[in-house]
Amino acid sequence: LNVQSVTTTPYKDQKPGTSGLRKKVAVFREGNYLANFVQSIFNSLPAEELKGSLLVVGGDGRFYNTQALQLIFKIAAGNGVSKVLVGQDGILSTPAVSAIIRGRKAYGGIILTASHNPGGEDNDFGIKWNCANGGPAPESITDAIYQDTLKISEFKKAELPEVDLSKLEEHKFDGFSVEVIDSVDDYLTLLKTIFDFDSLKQLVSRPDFKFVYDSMNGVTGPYCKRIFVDTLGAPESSLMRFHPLPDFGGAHPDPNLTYAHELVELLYSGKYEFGAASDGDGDRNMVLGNKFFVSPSDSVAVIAANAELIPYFKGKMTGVSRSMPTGAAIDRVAEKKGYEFFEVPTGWKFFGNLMDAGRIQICGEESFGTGSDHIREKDGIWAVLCWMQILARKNQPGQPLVSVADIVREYWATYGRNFFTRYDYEEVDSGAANNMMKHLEQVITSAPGQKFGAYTVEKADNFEYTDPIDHSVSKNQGVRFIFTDGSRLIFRLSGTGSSGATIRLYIDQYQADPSKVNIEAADALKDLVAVGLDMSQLVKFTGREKPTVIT
Ligand code: VG1
Ligand code: CO
Repeated sequence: LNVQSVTTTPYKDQKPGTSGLRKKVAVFREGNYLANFVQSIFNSLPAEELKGSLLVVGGDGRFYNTQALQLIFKIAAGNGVSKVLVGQDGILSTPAVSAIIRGRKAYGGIILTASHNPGGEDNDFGIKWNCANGGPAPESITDAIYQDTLKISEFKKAELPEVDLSKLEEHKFDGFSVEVIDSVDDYLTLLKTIFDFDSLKQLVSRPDFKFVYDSMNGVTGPYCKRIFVDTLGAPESSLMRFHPLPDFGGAHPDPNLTYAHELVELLYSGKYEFGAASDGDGDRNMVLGNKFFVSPSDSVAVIAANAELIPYFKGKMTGVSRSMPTGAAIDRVAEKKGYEFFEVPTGWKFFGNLMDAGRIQICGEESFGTGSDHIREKDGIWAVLCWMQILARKNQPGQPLVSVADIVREYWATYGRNFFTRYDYEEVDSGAANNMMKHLEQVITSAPGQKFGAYTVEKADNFEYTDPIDHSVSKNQGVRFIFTDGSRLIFRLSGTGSSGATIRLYIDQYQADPSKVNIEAADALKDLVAVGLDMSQLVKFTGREKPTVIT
């Protein structure tokens, strides 16, 4: 292969955020922006490991996906990689990449996605590096990549023809090859080892169990078609928006009550027993019952509480985890069942070490992320199948249907309920958002012992995490107030946006009394929300009377 060294100059804004580098498409298309970042990934890995290695690459199908892939092949070849596996048409969901890296013992992978951010020529693109365990690179590696982007002076690019991604075949060049693989096969094979597909089939065939899955024109469409229709026998009418589109049909591919409102309306029409949605890259999920919304913090707790019903977890459970701002429901499952429990910063990369060490099996985030140690990414379709497996086990043929709401209510009656909500203020002026966070840093110093409304602060800090496995320290992970009754208010700035700042306010309050768990979360939390707005002076700092999204 003819490899060229191309001279380049650094870009100063290539610091990966919560989950990789995300920018507007126009930024990625500028000059050597993408080439530099890809080269910096390779520069931050030991050269002798990269030489001759096998990589997995693919993306969620958003605008610029296929052009970016062609460039990545050239730079990979230029850096001595010997083989790249790529999904057909460039399509691989984030969980599928993780499964393929692990299953085929690849050295790592590059995922092209900005996840739940809108796509299309005027919207976002993104890229991230995953390691041999199938998980997002830890901070030590993303920091090294960033440091390299600040001083990069050349990248290596092999001369290659355009690779046809439409057919399943291996394209061999001199010392390098690109193999186009089926996007779904490896992932489906893995799922079959986790769930009892016969019982799922039975559930799906019940006349009183109608379900609908909204892929939001993201990457999960082809996966849902294979899994739910071709394998489990559901009618194709169970699938909504299941064709991946480069701009997600103009929608915001984030499965929540605001952006998946069509699905929500279907479920609230009473005609369906089960509804689900996933995001652009397929790692997030939302689960709904008949006129019933399952909050993500509850969802992971319910799965953990019922783990024994899922074949993969039988006799295997030892520990669970959640990110710090996630509602503290799963904590009580851990306590009752005697599982180890860990609280980590926001972002899936923080679960990886705990999983690799065998300390946790199930974990989740409030941001519609649920997963387990079957891979090292959160996994939307897997979470939906967990719910279906629990439903399948709780239901007997010929008996009246045990519903999603029944399962959640039974869970609340046993463990109590953590009411949880999140307020997002999107595209706030960065200066204003930073000033508010500085103000909060002041408030925490004198907050302990102080009373705000009916709530007295027990502890206030900026969350800092020491990884129990490699002892690395992550600071400034969110300002939190913990009150004497266990309620919590958390403030942090998003690390996944591509313009302005997004403020997230997380509100979590525990109710143990079974007679009080069935009210609306918004009602249960309104006093605590008022306290949060008052302490932070959010309206004054940002000029925003109302959040952009409430989840
Ligand atoms: C958000 C969520 C976080 C999640 C991350 C990536 O990060 O809060 O829980 O892990 O997105 O999810 P931030 O920094 O914007 O709050 V995904 O589906 O965008 O990869
Ligand atoms: Co995602």
